[in-house]
Amino acid sequence: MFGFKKHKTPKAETRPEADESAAQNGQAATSDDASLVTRLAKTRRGFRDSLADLFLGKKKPDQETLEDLETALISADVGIDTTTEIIDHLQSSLSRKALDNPEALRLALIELLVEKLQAAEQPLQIPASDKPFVLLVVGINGAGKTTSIGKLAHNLQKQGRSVLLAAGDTFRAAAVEQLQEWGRRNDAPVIAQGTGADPASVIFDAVQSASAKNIDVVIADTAGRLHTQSNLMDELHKIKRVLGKLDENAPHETLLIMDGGFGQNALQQAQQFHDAIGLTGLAITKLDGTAKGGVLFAVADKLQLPIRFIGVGEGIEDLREFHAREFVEALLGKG
Ligand SMILES: Nc1nc2c(ncn2[C@@H]2O[C@H](COP(=O)(O)OP(=O)(O)OP(=O)(O)O)[C@@H](O)[C@H]2O)c(=O)[nH]1
Ligand SMILES: [Mg+2]
Repeated sequence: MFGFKKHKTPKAETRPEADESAAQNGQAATSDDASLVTRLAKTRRGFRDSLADLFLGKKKPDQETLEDLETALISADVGIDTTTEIIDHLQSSLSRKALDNPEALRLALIELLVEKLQAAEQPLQIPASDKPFVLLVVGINGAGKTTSIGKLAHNLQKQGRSVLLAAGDTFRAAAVEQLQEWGRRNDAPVIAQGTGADPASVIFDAVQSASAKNIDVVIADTAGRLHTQSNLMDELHKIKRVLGKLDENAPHETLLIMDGGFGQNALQQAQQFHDAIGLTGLAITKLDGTAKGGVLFAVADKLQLPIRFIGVGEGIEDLREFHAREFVEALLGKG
């Protein structure tokens, strides 16, 4: 999970071309749904392995089954409070004998999990009136900010929007080059001033440039930081303040990129970022690794923030819009 090499040149992506050629040969291209299942394979294995004994069991679900389920959900990173709510709910169904077989229990669990995530399913909206729409990307070091920006630019371009990138990470050596590489891959302009420049001024310039060029969306990268680094959190305040001078609604989205592999720690970090600067959305990355996936339920329950995207790989196509049922069914099978 933590073995990813950081800051390398983005990998050449082969999958889209493979899909295209399959389509040209008259074969069905991989659907997003099927590839989500594939991409979440490791996460699903972790989730299902711990639940498999329950669902394979021939005996009727009983109190002991629920206790096993409770352990399984907690070890899948769902978090104690959220797990307790789920178990309490199932407990009352069990006492009403609504769950008289393992399949009924699996289906009830799927519905409960979908329900828990439903409120977080709020895809990013980009109204035509907000032009340029300014998306500020924040998060701790190595969470996947810059990579997610590259993927997001690609997603937006596929929807027919023009995108400009702002190299607001002026702190880490090579951060600007990493963003510029994503700019090249997407054929999107990148506004940069180099390492050591004032991030607020870079992003301000980028928004002005996007206005002049009639570009739809500006995505601003920022340096990784911890909520405890108050000088760096102040820097984010400054960026927001300066952007507000160009457009009082900017940034229109403040998106926190969270590493799904951090489990419950990611939840705390997100809460602290939200308290410090006010977030409007989340993207949870690295769910193709051994991240257990349960953290999404805890995040949806505790933070009450939209989960806009999930990251399921390092390639340009690997940022997916978040949909509650699709995600749960990718983990637990169809409801
Ligand atoms: N497997 C996998 N790797 C990812 C995903 N998202 C990002 N990564 C990898 O995580 C590493 C760090 O990604 P970056 O985009 O550089 O992270 P960052 O948050 O910009 O890092 P800093 O700029 O240092 O704060 C890179 O190797 C990425 O390829 C994902 O969804 N899945
Ligand atoms: Mg970065």
